[in-house]
Amino acid sequence: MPPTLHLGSAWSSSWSIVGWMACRLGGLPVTENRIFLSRPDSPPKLKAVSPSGRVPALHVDGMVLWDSLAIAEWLWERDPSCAIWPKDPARRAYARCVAAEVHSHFDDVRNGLPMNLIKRWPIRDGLPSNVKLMARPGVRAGTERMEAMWRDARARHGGPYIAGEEFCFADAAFAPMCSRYVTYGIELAPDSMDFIATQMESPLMREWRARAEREADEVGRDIVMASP
Ligand SMILES: N[C@@H](CCC(=O)N[C@@H](CS)C(=O)NCC(=O)O)C(=O)O
Repeated sequence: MPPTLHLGSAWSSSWSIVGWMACRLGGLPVTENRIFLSRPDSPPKLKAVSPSGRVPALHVDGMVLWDSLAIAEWLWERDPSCAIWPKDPARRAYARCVAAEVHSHFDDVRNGLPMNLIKRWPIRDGLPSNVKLMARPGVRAGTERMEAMWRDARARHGGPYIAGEEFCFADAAFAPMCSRYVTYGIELAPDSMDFIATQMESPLMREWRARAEREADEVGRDIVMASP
């Protein structure tokens, strides 16, 4: 069986971006299976492919890998010359710390600013303003911590990415986070805006965003705009 990567909707499934980027950085060709989230039949479909009922889930070599960071680490073990982590050990350790922190924290930002690659604030009357969204508990503090991480990484490694010139898995972890500030039109410090733009324009993110646009046409933009 060729490897199969089960993914959620491109416009809204932030962790799917991370798992998909991992497979591309790891050089693993996969057959993709998309499962729309938040539909009545989504839970059984998710549970059928992933023990946690969450995606991404990679089916490979008779195993199921149901977490984006675990997928990345498996890919790197399979081929340590791949682009998942930097070649330099110090940069690799740093990138792993960054990816692990993004993986384990920032739930307030995730929940306070739900990802939607298509929507742009303001789109219709009645939506809370981006100022109100930033005032949701933990969103400002989480954002400030991420800005500090971007600043430190670029000061150490010269940018444009977290570990220097090469996009690695730590950038994949940040890409969906960065997209939220674009969706809601939130202005951060100029160097943060520069990092966000770099992430949005990375080759992998451009490819994924094009996919989200196609999906929005397929599903109906009114439905996508109403989500979440
Ligand atoms: N830690 C997991 C998180 C996966 C996750 O939460 N995925 C979301 C989609 S972005 C999901 O499948 N949610 C189930 C649902 O919406 O029903 C990972 O890194 O893969």
